[in-house]
Amino acid sequence: MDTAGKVIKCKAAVLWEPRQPLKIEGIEVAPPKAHEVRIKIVATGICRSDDHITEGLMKNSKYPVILGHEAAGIVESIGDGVTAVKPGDKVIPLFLPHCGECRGCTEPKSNLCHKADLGKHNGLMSDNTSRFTCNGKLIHNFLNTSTFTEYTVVEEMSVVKIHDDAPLDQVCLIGCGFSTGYGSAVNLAKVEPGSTCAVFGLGGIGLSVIIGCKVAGASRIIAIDVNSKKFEKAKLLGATECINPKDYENPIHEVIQKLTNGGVHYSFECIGNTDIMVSAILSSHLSCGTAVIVGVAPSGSILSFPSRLFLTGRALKGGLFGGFRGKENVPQLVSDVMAEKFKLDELLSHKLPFSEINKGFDMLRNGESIRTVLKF
Ligand code: CND
Ligand code: ZN
Ligand code: ZN
Repeated sequence: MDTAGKVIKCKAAVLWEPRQPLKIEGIEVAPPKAHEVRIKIVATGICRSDDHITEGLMKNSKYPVILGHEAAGIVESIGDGVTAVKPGDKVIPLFLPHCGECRGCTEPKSNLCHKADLGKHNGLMSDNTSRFTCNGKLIHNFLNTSTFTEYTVVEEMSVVKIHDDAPLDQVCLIGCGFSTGYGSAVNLAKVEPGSTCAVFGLGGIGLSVIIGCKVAGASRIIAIDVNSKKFEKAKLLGATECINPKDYENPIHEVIQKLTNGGVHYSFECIGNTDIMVSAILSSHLSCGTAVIVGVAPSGSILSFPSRLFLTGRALKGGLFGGFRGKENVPQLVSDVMAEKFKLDELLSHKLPFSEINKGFDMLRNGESIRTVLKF
């Protein structure tokens, strides 16, 4: 392509300072260095983990930064030594990379590569530089992906090729929301046929957990949210009953314990609230229940509960990206969507032009949207 090897000028949403609206800026994106890939982002979703106002994940981020970790695009050019993809390939950036060499990558049961930016927030490429500048100022990277930009550069370990005919507007949700929720049910909890489940929080993540519980054959899927507007979609995707904690005087775990005669087999926290994480534990059966923490609580927050909750046999789990290993599993998930094994349309509630990204965040915060996909 004629842009290969050159600096590309394009639009990006820059977060200059903590808790400010994003600003659409003209930025410069340098060509990919060795083992790096420059991608034209075609569609990117807004996930709660990108919420710079509530700051679940990016509290310790470096600024200025380009956020975004759920997207699909097309490779524009590649750096020396790249073999995983070639220009023109459709790809999904991976916020959990796969270097293939570290302890996290070589353990078959782990999906957390030690080169992931998560929790470190270095905000730079492996060589400690950035490919983004705006008016001469360095702009940091986010979660090895930075997808709120027309062009991004990621490392080869942070990108995977998908099917040539994949509908990018939809499969961008496989970059986080769908895979995280679905995998939490099928990989982390390993929901079994006939089991009972409770899902706390019905955003893109929680609704995808419901899809996973249904595919796994759960007999009861109890959906819980303080916003009853989310119930219609939850039912459509497989929830067998919906509960709004505001409608009850008793604590929500008591309601679920009573409803299920002693607690569910699997409960999922998909909000990022430590109090609800404890509610999820208490809603699970005392000897054979498993609570799965999917939500990201504010950094530094502490989860505390009586130690005896686990003495009886309960289990507590957590995980990122639903336990999926991106390089290995994402292409198959994309093919499954193309074969209509799952329908992502129900999760994709809104489409907006990229320039309206702040409106997309407002709709996520006020509960109006599930997933907004931004188009360039
Ligand atoms: P989103 O904000 O769309 O959904 C959260 C839902 O929870 C909303 O429907 C709220 O109404 C509901 N809610 C809020 N408070 C309560 C409450 N007290 N009781 C019941 N319901 C409530 O968020 P999302 O679906 O995009 O993300 C959910 C969480 O998952 C969030 O913490 C995000 O940071 C996290 C996440 C985790 C991972 C991972 O890999 N583990 C990846 N991405 C996002
Ligand atoms: Zn690794
Ligand atoms: Zn996410």
